[in-house]
Amino acid sequence: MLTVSQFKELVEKHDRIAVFRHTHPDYDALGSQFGLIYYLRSAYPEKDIRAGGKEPSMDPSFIPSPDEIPDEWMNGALAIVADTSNLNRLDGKDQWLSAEDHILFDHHHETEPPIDHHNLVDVDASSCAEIIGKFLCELTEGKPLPKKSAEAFYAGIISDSIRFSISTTSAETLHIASYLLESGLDINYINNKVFSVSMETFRFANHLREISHYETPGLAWAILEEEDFKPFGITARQAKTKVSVFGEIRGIKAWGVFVKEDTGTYSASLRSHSVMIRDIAEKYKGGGHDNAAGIPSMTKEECEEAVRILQEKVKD
Ligand SMILES: [Mn+2]
Repeated sequence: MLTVSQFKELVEKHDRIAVFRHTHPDYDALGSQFGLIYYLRSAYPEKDIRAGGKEPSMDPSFIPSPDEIPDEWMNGALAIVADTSNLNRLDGKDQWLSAEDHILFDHHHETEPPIDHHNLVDVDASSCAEIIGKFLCELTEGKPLPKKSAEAFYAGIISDSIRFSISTTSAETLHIASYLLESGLDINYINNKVFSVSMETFRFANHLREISHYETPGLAWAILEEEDFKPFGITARQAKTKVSVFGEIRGIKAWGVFVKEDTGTYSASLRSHSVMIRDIAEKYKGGGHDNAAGIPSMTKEECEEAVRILQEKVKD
């Protein structure tokens, strides 16, 4: 397990440091990445600290998109990754691998252990941002972080814990959130950045509620074809994030949305309050957390089979 003194040693050893995160970055990935970058840039202004990865941010006016990193820049650099332990999900994997030293912060169950590295993994943490926020609180001996750093971590925590509303939220989560607030961040601003949706997405969410299946008590699900979301001007990925609309139904145990991708296969987002659904995701080469998991690629028959498994699971 990575200690504060090991971390300091590794950071001080390198003039070039790049922080990466997973593909299709959510706000925990982006917030963890930039929270750490803003802290390192303020603590070590003489070092060249960059954001790794290729995919753009969801909202560059809030969290920036990755920096330009030439391959040769990585030689002898320190590479950090946040919010994934799965090399295949690491955006900028080849550059990350080519660095001299490696650090990994994560809260997922490891699915494919990467090469030799220093890590700090806590699968019980609400978010990766909570893990790194706690780590920096220890490192700074509780001194408030730069405001932009605290804002980014706070965004990561409220995103993954759904505003402190799901069971991964612990006393520690609230303690770290409280520590971050000492940096003077604007809660209302960050909540809006993380949770507000476009009118198109709002209208799509209403449509999703209409066309979903609720016949099995405790379960809500939908298999979406292109005609179910394309007319709203949103992508398959955006459609899938609206799986969250079902979580508020009283008595709901598990819910899932399966979406037809451009590749012709389906991807899925599965969620639950208490039922374990990670094992279903893993059955179809996906993964994640016990109550929030995803599947990148599956056939329609597999979607239907997964629905039948969900139907059985909510019975007990
Ligand atoms: Mn996360």
